[in-house]
Amino acid sequence: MDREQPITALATAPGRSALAVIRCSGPKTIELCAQCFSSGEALVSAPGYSMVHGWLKDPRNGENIDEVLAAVFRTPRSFTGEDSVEFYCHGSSAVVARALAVLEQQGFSPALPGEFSFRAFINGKTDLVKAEAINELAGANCEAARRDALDRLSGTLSKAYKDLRDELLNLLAELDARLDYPADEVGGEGLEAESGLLARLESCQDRVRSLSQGYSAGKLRQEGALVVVAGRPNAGKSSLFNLIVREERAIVSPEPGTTRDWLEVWVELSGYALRLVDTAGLRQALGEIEAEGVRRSLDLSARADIVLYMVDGRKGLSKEDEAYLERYSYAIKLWNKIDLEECPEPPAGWLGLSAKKGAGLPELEAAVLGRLAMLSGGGAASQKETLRLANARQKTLLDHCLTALDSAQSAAARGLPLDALALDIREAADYLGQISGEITSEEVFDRIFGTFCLGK
Ligand SMILES: Nc1nc2c(ncn2[C@@H]2O[C@H](COP(=O)(O)OP(=O)(O)OP(=O)(O)O)[C@@H](O)[C@H]2O)c(=O)[nH]1
Ligand SMILES: [Mg+2]
Repeated sequence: MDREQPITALATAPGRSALAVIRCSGPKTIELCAQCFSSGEALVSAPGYSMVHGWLKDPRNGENIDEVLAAVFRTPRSFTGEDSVEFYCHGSSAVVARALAVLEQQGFSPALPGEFSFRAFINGKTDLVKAEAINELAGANCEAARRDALDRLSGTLSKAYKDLRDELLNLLAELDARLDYPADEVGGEGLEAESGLLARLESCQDRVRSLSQGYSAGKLRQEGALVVVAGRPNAGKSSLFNLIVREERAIVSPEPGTTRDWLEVWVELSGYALRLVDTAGLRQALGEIEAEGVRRSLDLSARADIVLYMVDGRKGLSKEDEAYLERYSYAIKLWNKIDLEECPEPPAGWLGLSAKKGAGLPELEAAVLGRLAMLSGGGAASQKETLRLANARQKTLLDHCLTALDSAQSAAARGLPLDALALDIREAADYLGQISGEITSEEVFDRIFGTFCLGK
């Protein structure tokens, strides 16, 4: 990525839309845009954060391309920190293609994915954690993900990492002082003489551990929960699937073994995204295809965040049901077909349901929400958030940091010399520096920003 090169990209989704936004950033951006804009002088003299109306033109023949608004941002007060222009044009692929062609002709290069964010990072406008939060916000597909990403974007998570790193660097400075003047301070004794330092080390360990533990909840909220409907053939799984989806999506029939392959759909429940999956009924399969369906059902059960296990209440529990529930004891147990007279009351621990008529659905939703709250670290999606990361890169670095801190603590417990301890703490602090991007290599940047959207 050459930072001296002005870049351009479509920042909105391609395809037909009311408006499309084309972003330009880099040295000489305003002047270059002015050359293909009907009110070029107004653009060059426009203050930052202002809009200029005009026509985007092809400077080679003066042909108008579209009527647009151009927003001007001047360095350093822009997203990238550079001079930038955003064109608000009409959202057709023909307009966008021609506008981009003209801008490229003016000297702009097509931006790589994440290149605007990369520039913002390099120019000190954002740290890596906030840049990743922007990408997470752009990909948020439910309320819980949106809230979490916005919280991270506001800097709470960055601050937690920074405070931790500062504390480790302070510890390190104190250790260095003791190494330089051992006799003055602790008479050459090991760290165990300094319970204050040890307690601070332990507190850092706790903070890193708790951040790392927040990952599974953050990931579930960001990516959605896998909810699998399982049970014996004919229990009513596909009927429940259709009831939740509110359309006849899956085939329902009195014939056992109707669903062969699994079906999935995304639904939102109280701010959580759920990937709801209907599966083939579990039984000793009659043929190869059905056997494959059953194998897939079991595989999905094993990967599910939440299992909804259903039986036909009239038939009660079979040996196969019991075997399944022994393995997936956390499943939410559904006693279906309670609308039928011959269906007995559900036993304790089972939720009565009529997938056909809808009875019991609110109770089922409440049970799912309860499970989601538990899996995502407590609290409904709308409640005040605690710190949660949803990024695998940050999680890996946190775990490395924790390993280094554990090693420091065990060095202290074994009475090893202070310099051994200092090495571990330095390593732990460096991992935190990598999270925020204070210490990182070009190659890592490529990997991080390469996953961003084009135009972001
Ligand atoms: N009366 C009543 N019938 C139901 C209910 N739920 C499902 N059924 C009926 O039970 C039969 C089987 O329903 P499905 O939803 O296809 O069952 P399934 O569990 O998906 O079956 P497989 O795909 O074969 O595993 C159909 O005839 C449904 O109409 C219910 O709550 N009440
Ligand atoms: Mg089915």
